[in-house]
Amino acid sequence: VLDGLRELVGAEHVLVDADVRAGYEVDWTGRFRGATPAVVRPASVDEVAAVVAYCRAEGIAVVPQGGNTGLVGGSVPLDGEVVLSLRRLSSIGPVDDLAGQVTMGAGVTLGALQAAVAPGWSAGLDLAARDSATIGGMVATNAGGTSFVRHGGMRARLAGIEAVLGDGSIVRHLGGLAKDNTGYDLAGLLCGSEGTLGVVTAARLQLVVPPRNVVTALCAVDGVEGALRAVRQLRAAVPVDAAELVLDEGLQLVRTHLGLPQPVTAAPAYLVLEWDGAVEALRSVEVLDAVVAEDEGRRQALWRYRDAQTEAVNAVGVPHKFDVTLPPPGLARFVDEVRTLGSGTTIVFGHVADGNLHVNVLGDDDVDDDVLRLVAGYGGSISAEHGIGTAKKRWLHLVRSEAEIAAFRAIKRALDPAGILNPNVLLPPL
Ligand code: FAD
Ligand code: 2HG
Ligand code: ZN
Repeated sequence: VLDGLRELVGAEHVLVDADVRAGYEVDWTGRFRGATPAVVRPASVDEVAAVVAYCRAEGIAVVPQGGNTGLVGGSVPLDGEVVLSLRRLSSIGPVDDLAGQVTMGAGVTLGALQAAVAPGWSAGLDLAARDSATIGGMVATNAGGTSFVRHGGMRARLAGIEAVLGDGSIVRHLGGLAKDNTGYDLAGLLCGSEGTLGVVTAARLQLVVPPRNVVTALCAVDGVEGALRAVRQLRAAVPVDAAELVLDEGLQLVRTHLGLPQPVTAAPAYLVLEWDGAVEALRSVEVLDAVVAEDEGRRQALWRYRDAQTEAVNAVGVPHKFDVTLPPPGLARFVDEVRTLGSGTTIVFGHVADGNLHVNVLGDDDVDDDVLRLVAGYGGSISAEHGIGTAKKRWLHLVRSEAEIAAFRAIKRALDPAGILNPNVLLPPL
């Protein structure tokens, strides 16, 4: 089998050395670990199609992998699957300046895309893993991030897709027409399918006009209710590009981890706010204290208190991560309740304007059921942006009906008839 794969992509792109494989076999958090006989690194859509068709014929399961920054264990081979790394599909096409669109390979990192389209355009997507997360992975997870409040997530940015389905066929629809009602929306379907229906090989993205005057503020607020009120007030005044919540425990964790000073008066909660407009917009917002950045260096310094939450948590232990959405009226009460669950330490932060909280629990490996049932009880979603992966598939039934899961299975059978694409992800075992 390995010889067959070598013939398709070249021997040097079938990685079998244990030390080299190791980095592909464990997830970013260190919680999910498996083993693979080989990491296959195709360089073109035709090579991807040949590998998938070959694996189908040989009955070999495949885990697609981009930057391996996913947080639900979906990108690692838990059951001896072959890892299909898409990172060599890393070319970025020219920006179509009239349409504000660009087509790129699945292995392009978000950071590379952001740099390639600036200064005329902006990707309209951002997240802290920007220098490793790939566009293919972000399509597969329908990534959200900090600019969702203004521009929506990856599905909103997707203007076209190229992918290899589970039978090895190539679907390509990269024209980027703004209006195009010619049947099923395959891009929308593959977006968020977590590598279970097809391997994304290229994407065409709709870019956005960059903000004219970015203002960033780190504000102290009296709690989650105060944070929601402040975001509402700012949104009434200006277009808000980001509204991120950090609770005091999380801020102190980052300070300890990075050796940073207290940035603003100590408070129960903080907001990182970013908007396009004048500093004076902050006058219409009720906060306890605020520091403002108008230059890039200071801006990045303020963002560290928010962006470093994930790495600061991981520096302390291996967390159980719950990436949830709540209806906004229940958000504050949910935060109080979730912190009482289990016996571990709970760190909460997130994209508060979207109702999306990241609950990280350290030191309690049995807390999942309690947290996810609490979320479902609030009418929330058990995944706002990271996906179901392998971490949450047991709980999919909490938020999806039997009829919905049956429809999911029918779609999976149609696009991946042999069930070789990411078999341990999303759908619970029958
Ligand atoms: P991987 O981790 O390699 O894969 C993720 C999933 O997609 C797996 O199921 C994999 O099988 C599948 N996949 C990967 N590539 C392909 C492909 N080409 N075709 C088909 N399937 C594929 N996520 C957010 O949504 N918002 C955030 O704000 C955010 N911030 C983060 C911050 C940090 C510090 C970290 C570590 C992660 C963060 N994430 C965030 C999670 C992660 O970055 C995203 O899920 C991202 O989309 C994953 O991209 P990736 O290339 O690393 O994918
Ligand atoms: C973020 O918003 C990411 O920073 C990661 O989605 C969340 O670490 C987490 O739980
Ligand atoms: Zn997030």
